[in-house]
Amino acid sequence: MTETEIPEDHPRYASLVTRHRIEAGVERGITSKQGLIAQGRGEAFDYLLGERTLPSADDAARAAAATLLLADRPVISVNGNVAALAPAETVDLAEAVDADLEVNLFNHTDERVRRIADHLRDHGAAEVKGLAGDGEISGLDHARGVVDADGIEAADVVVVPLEDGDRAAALDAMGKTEIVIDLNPGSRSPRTADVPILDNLLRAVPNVTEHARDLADATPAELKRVVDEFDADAALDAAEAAIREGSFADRDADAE
Ligand code: PTJ
Repeated sequence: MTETEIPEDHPRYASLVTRHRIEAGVERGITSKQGLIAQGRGEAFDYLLGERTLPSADDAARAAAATLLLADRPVISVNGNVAALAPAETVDLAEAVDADLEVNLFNHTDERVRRIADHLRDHGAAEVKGLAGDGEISGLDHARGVVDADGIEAADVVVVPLEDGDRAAALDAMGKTEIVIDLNPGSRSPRTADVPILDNLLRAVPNVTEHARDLADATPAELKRVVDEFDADAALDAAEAAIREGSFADRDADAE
């Protein structure tokens, strides 16, 4: 079944489309096989969260937008899952906040970096970093630490969707302000982040873009207030509470 053949009234439509995109990403050499496992883990957390954007995740998206608009050198890091799931949405966000896009892979190969960069260009990206590989995230072994010197290495704010905990910690140690998108509130990366967005990438990226457009005319002082009012620990606690205390009783029984 292709994406367009999935009936839109299917109760699991969004989930089926997502799976299809990841599968297609693997077939095109964009997504790693481990990306399939990451996807399964994400789906389980999304199901437990009720497959919705919590009010606290919406607050995080607004704080992320304000953080990006205040940044001098913001970079959005793109891996194989992000490229497969939300290429156009990621390019839109980069445009809305004037950020660079950089392909940055956990399982790094030059071939996959090139394919992902081409895929982003096919979805409207003017420039994609990550091909130079002349910088590093200090404290990591070579393959996992490869970045561009004028990209992530020089960035003040980095958006790291679906990042692994080690790299999130290493970026934090380099003094970067980190915006992490991850569905698992127990994962080390959102727990390291300045702004953890506990939401599905597919909902979170367009939501940050929408907030950025809404905040486009805000003064730096107003943006700073949005950032200062955001409470990262409260956002982590709210997602954990939604998972632990949520009930399946209100859910649609056909949704399986
Ligand atoms: O393309 P590469 O080589 O850079 O590899 C990318 C993956 C994602 C495979 C790699 O970074 C990895 O193995 O990540 P982890 O350690 O499995 O972590 C992925 C995290 O993302 C997990 O906490 C998942 O719950 C979460 N996740 C998965 N899908 C989504 C998600 N979070 C938000 N939205 C999703 N759609």
